[in-house]
Amino acid sequence: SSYYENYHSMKEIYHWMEAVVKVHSDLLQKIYIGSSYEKRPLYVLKVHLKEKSKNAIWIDCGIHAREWISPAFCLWFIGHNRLWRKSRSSHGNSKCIGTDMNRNFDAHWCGPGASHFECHETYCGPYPESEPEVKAVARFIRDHKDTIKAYITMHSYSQLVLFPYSYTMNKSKDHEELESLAQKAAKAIKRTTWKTYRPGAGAQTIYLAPGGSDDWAYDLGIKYSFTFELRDTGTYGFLLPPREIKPTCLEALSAVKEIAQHVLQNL
Ligand code: 0X9
Ligand code: ZN
Repeated sequence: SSYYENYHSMKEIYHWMEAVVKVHSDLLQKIYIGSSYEKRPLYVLKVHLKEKSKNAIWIDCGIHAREWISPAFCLWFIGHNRLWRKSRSSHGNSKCIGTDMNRNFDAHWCGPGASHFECHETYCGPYPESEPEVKAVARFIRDHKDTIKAYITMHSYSQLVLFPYSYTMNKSKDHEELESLAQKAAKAIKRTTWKTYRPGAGAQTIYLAPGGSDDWAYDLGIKYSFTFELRDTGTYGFLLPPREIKPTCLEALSAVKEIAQHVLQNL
């Protein structure tokens, strides 16, 4: 269970305060208001969307030391989930929110590698394209499928250039061409920033994952279909620092150009 579903020592809570204020410096402010009898610092965490906040609500937790659930609430109150993956829909009468939109496309929907359980991170939804976001993208691409020559979807992280299939371990009929193009894309990245991206078919390279947008677009007839897993390889993971935005975009752009060039040559 999560950090917020556990009790923490005061030392841990001080560290948590520092970290959460750092990550959400646009929303949170830590204000020193004095110290305890034992000389430990007392902080207020101020939550504010705009600078000129005139009205406020005060919440304190832990005035009585043995009431551990009380500080747990204050942490819970602040701790919005930066690492949310899914959509925001609710289905059935589950207490869990969200569908994995990369398991909700109509491509071997909800086979092995996806889950029918609403609380799982890879929940496939009640039926294909149940999510309005997925439906809108799918509809647009279907309506323009004769003009769209390549489909590229950006994810993170792991530094990979993936191509179909992910819903089966079998090779697609264009496996060789897609593999060599993915290799060319990875080489372009290497030339640009010296970063290593690994090319490969989805299921063979990472895991079986049905209902993904790349496989769906490919089976619709868009041959050049790719999933990029951008930086990094785990040092920061999903919390990639801003200084890596520019080089990551430059390397991804060089790969996209390589794909575009190949598409042009094969029209
Ligand atoms: O699991 C996924 O949806 C993607 N990895 S991520 O860590 N960004 O969640 C990989 C998608 C590969 N393609 C398909 N599964 N179709
Ligand atoms: Zn992703």
